[in-house]
Amino acid sequence: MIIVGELINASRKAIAAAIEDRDAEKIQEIARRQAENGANYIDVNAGVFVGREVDYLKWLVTTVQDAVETPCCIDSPDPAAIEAALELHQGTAMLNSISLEKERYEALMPIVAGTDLKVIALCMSDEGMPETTDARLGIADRLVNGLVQNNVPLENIYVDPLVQPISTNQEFGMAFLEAIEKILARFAGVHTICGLSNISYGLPERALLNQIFMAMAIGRGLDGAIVDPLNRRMMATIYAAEALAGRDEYCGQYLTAYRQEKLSF
Ligand code: THG
Repeated sequence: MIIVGELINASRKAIAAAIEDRDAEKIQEIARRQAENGANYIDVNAGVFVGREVDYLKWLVTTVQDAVETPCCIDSPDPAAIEAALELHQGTAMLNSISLEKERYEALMPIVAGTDLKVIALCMSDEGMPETTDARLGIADRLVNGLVQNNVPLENIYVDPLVQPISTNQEFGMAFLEAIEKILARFAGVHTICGLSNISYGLPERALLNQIFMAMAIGRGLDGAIVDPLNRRMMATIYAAEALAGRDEYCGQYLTAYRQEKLSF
């Protein structure tokens, strides 16, 4: 499972404050703790700072890379911000994300074409957010085919079928899960990824819903997640679900997590 640590996101008030104060130590401490707890990428998102996002995102990338070897997952709706951040990123970043929205697609495709970047292909188009499994598959098809035609190997593509809240439509959970399974079946070698917290939006005991949904998605083959690596219960859920899904040889990762006391609370 590829873990993208989600904590350095300016939609969180403490992070927005740290960015405005240029508090590098605070950002670096959060980057280190996520890396130590299993993050394979550190998500950086300054999207709330409209107008100042480019500068802030660049500062986040350099600040994080001064502290950890773990590469960044550059998270922005603005292609110009992504491009600027990628220019200074050392090593192979993950780009979050290309989508089928015309402007975003056309601006980002030349940036990823022929590179070794990991790229999240978000199932969103100018028609808005997909509601059904088929709508997700249609967007995923066009994104994956477009990326492959531009010499991005399937192995570097992480399709995000887009989690939507079950509080607004009870079908959204299953539509997402079926999309995971069908995307993985259709494109051998491609990966899937998602942020989870939207699933529980508007409901009580969100952590419960998020953890169970993670286990269900891993059962369908989900192999990437944008999560809080410091959330012990969520990480334990991931270790357990991967072992149960037959994706942990001799249960090695599960046993290591147990010895490191990561499975009890
Ligand atoms: N897919 C992709 N990228 C994404 C998402 C996705 N990037 C952003 C988001 N979704 C994932 N990242 C976060 C980061 C922080 C929080 C949630 C998702 C978070 N949320 C608090 C909560 O849920 O309680 C509220 C914020 C706060 O602290 O005030 O912390 O789906 N490709």
